[in-house]
Amino acid sequence: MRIFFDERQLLHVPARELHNGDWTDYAETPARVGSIRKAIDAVLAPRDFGEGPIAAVHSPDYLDFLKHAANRWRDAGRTGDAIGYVWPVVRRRPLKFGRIDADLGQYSMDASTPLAAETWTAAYWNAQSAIAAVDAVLGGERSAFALCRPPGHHAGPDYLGGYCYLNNIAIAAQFAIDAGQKRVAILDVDYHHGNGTQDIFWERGDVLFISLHADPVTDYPFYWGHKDEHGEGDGTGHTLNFPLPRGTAIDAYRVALANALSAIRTFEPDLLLISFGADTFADDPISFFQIHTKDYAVIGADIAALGLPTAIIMEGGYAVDALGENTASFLASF
Ligand code: OKP
Ligand code: ZN
Repeated sequence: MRIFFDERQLLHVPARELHNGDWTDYAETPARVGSIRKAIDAVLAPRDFGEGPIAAVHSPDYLDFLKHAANRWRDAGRTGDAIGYVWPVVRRRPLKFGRIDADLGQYSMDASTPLAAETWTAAYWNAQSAIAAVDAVLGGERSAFALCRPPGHHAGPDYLGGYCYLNNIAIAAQFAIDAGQKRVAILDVDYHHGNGTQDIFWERGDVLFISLHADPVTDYPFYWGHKDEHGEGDGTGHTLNFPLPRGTAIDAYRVALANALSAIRTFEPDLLLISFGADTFADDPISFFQIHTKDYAVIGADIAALGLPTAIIMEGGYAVDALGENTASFLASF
């Protein structure tokens, strides 16, 4: 299986995050990549597909914000990473007047996603890795893996959040559509709901978005991922959520997965993209499912049995020591 990764994805190194009211070490660390690379085959550097495929998903003003936020923050005299702390949500107007503090609130959904000096560079090459994986599959490979980091599925058309800046899988899906694919299915098996991907394709009939995740009644991101969310307009019925209770283990997980896979079969996609997060792991430090290393091979085999051309895009997974084995266990089924 071809695996895509660019060394520049390691340049994004936020110092810390606000977690349950305390400042803690940043969970989404570059060490995650080291753990995965130890357990998988050699990686290939993606070629540069340019900014076009990124701009096909994210708004121009948001991309402009992302490119300059860290410098603007520094120019405003701040020493640490740029993080929002005021949000224009309570009947406020979307005012624009060039204050970095205000723009951080305008373009983010949480305070756990800092912009550090090289965040844009890392996010850019990260997206190129995702595009390269889908490009390989469009070129005839049965499957490919993008070792994406930072993750992408919480980033919306014009907002960052949940450690995510550019929505790698949405960029890859749109790239496939623009290359002539008629129907693309996205299956998100990260522990957290992929709110950004859902928002991006909310009104789209050509992209099916299905997510299995911790019930947002108890878990981040709370405001998305409930089972009554089905999409709107042309997208009605093309968003499908399977919220699962904390403590979910492999047997109950496979029941939901079987329902998700049957909806994918009915949709008859040309291509399948998977948002793969290993934060469903029993020992994940920020999550509460009971999935074990050997279970990832079972989940992978269930999905692979669809027989679809498949690009796998890395999302979360924060038990760094086990992350490589868990990811390798999943990939082996393809
Ligand atoms: C990213 B991905 C809870 C803070 C939650 C954000 C979690 C983002 C997960 N106190 N922090 O889906 O793995
Ligand atoms: Zn996650």
